[in-house]
Amino acid sequence: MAADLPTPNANASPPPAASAACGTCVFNHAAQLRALGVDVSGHDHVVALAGNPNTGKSTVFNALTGLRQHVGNWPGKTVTGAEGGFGYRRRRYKLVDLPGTYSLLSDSQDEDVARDFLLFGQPDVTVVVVDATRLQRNLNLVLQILQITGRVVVALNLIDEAHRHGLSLDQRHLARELGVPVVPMAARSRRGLDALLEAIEQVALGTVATRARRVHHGDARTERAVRELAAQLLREYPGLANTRWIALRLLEGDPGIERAVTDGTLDRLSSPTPHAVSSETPGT
Ligand SMILES: Nc1nc2c(ncn2[C@@H]2O[C@H](COP(=O)(O)OP(=O)(O)O)[C@@H](O)[C@H]2O)c(=O)[nH]1
Ligand SMILES: [Mg+2]
Repeated sequence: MAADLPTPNANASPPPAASAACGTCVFNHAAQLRALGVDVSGHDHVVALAGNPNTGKSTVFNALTGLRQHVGNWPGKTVTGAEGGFGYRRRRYKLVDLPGTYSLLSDSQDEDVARDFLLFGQPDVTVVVVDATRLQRNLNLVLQILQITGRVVVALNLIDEAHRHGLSLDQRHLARELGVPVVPMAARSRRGLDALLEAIEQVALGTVATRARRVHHGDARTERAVRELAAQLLREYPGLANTRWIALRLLEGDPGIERAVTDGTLDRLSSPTPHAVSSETPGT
């Protein structure tokens, strides 16, 4: 089945009072979008944009904030996420455009920033922007993020390209399998933005029930070891988020996470200043 655009959610709250310009139009949510540029003051929610490189994260970021974050291949090194604001209905959102990443398990500086923000910054909503023409490769990161948080919206971007290549995608099936909302979109032409805003609001407010697909690991002994180590981490670093995931990474010998323990990063991150992201140079 081809992915329709946009997708009104059957469980969504009814559209706001129809404007004169769009009498019975159910796709008029984007009309309530207010691009706030760099103004993130008084935000109600933090939204992270994650995804593989070149999936359209910055295009989504620009469309929502009105900023002009660099779009396309970025020649230099990128170690931080750009921040911007937008308003939707009665709420204000801070949007963080994270560096592109293929995996939360790798050991590169860019990917550390995205991983640390998702793990410790605890955004209220994480929008994972995926390339609909390379779904299989992109789903790797989606599944990894779903192990950390269920507060996720999958933006199935570049749907125009997918259709051009004769690909059809069943986003409802995908949403069922992943346990989180999936929104088909073509960010460059602003198609699907309205449905994305709606899904972000629903996840932020908890008005949609997400059930992130969790991957189960190993046998009872592994499970016991993970639990014990997670408890030990929490004793050592009170307030540390996602101890289960960190325990699992330590048991698997993840060098980035081991370094975070030995160099004091974990200690620093456990004293919660959620939503903080390290900053040195502009993001992708
Ligand atoms: N055809 C098409 N191109 C897109 C779409 N969204 C983004 N792009 C293009 O994809 C490229 C990468 O976009 P960018 O936002 O920089 O991706 P990022 O690396 O994830 O931040 C740019 O050339 C965009 O213009 C889309 O929905 N359709
Ligand atoms: Mg970018």
